[in-house]
Amino acid sequence: MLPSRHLVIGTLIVLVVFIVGICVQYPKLIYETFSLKHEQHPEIISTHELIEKTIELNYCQRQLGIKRSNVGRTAALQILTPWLAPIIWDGTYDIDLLNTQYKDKTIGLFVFAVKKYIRFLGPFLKSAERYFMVGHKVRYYVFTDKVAEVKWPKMAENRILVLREVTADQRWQDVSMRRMQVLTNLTRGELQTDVDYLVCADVDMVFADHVGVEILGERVATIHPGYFLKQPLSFSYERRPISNAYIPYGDGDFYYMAAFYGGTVDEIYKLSTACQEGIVSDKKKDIEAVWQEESHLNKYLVYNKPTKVLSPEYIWDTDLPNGNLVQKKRFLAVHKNHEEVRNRRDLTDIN
Ligand code: 5GW
Ligand code: MN
Repeated sequence: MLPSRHLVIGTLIVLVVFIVGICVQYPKLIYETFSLKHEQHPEIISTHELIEKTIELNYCQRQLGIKRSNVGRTAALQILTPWLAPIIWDGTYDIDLLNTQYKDKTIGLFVFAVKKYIRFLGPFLKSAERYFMVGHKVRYYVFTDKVAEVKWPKMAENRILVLREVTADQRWQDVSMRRMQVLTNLTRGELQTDVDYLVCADVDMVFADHVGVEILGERVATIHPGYFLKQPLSFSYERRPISNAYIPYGDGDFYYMAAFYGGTVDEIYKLSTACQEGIVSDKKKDIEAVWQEESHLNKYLVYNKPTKVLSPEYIWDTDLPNGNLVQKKRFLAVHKNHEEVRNRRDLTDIN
C-alpha cells in the first residue's frame, strides 16, 4: 500500500526542519564538511582547539583528583608555572606562528655517545631527522670515543653533523657528568657564533613525534616523567647539605630530567659552568651528588628558574604509569637489553 500524500509531506517537513536545525546548531560542522577544510593547514590551532586542550588538561587534573584525593599539588599538569613560564603541552602553541618567528635561527643538538652507548646514536639521529626541528637549520654536536663506528645519517638540507672525539671516563658516573665540562668548552667557544639555541639530550632516546621550535627559549628544562605528579617533598633532589647540589626541603618546584634541556648559548654556558663547578667542588670533598649532573642541574634551575618548562611529552618512557595523562609522546627512552647495556637507573638501584 502506498503511503498517503499527507504522510509523505509530513515526513518531508520534519526532515527539512531537522536539517535546518542542524545547520543552525552546528554551523562549524557544516562549514567544515562542505567547505575549504582541505585547504587549511592541519596544524593550525584555533582558539577553539586551545580551549579544548585546556578543558582536557582540567579533565586530567580532575581525574587525578578522583584517583588520589590526597594529591594536593599537581602543578605539573598546568600550563603556567607559578613564575609565569609556559609549560609546553600539545595544543598550547601555534606552530606556524612560531616557525615564522624562529625561521632564521640555528639550533644545536648536543649528544654524547661513548662506550656501549654508541649503539644508540644511529636510531637517535635517524629519529631526529624525522621529528626534530624539521625545516630549520640544525647542527648536531656528537661527542664519542668511537669516531670510526659512527654511521652517518641521511641528512636533510640545512642540517650538519659535527663529530668530535672525546676520551671515555672509566666510571659511568663520570661519563654522564663529563658532559657538563664538554658543554662549558663548547658554549664558550665555537657555539658563540655557530648556533642560537642549544638542546642537550641523552642518546638512549628516540624522537617519536614532533619536537620543534616551541621548545626554544632562554633556559628550558623538562619535567621528569616519573615525578610529574609527585610533590616537591618527594623529589629526589640532593638532600645532603655537604654537597654543592644541596636543595633544602621546601625549595624547588619541579624535578627536571637531565635527558633533555636547552637554552641560548650564553645561558647554557652559565648553566654548564655552574654545574661543572658544583661537580668539581663535590669531588674535592670526595662526594658525589645522588643523581650526578642531574642533581646539579636541578639545583641550578631551582635558583635560576627556567623561562620555559617542557611537559613530560618531551621525555617519556612507555614503562611509566599515567601515560593516559600524557597524550603525545615525543621523545622516548629506548628499552635496553639489560644484560648488555645498563643505564644509570639500573646501576643506582643495584648499589
Ligand atoms: C653507562 C652506564 C651507566 C651510566 C651511564 C652510561 C653511559 C652514558 C655511557 O656508557 N656512555 C654514554 O655516552 N653515556 C651518556 O650519558 C649518554 O649520552 C647517556 O644517554 C647519558 C646519560 O646516561 P644514562 O642514559 O644511562 O642515564 P639515565 O639517567 O637515562 O639513566
Ligand atoms: Mn638516558
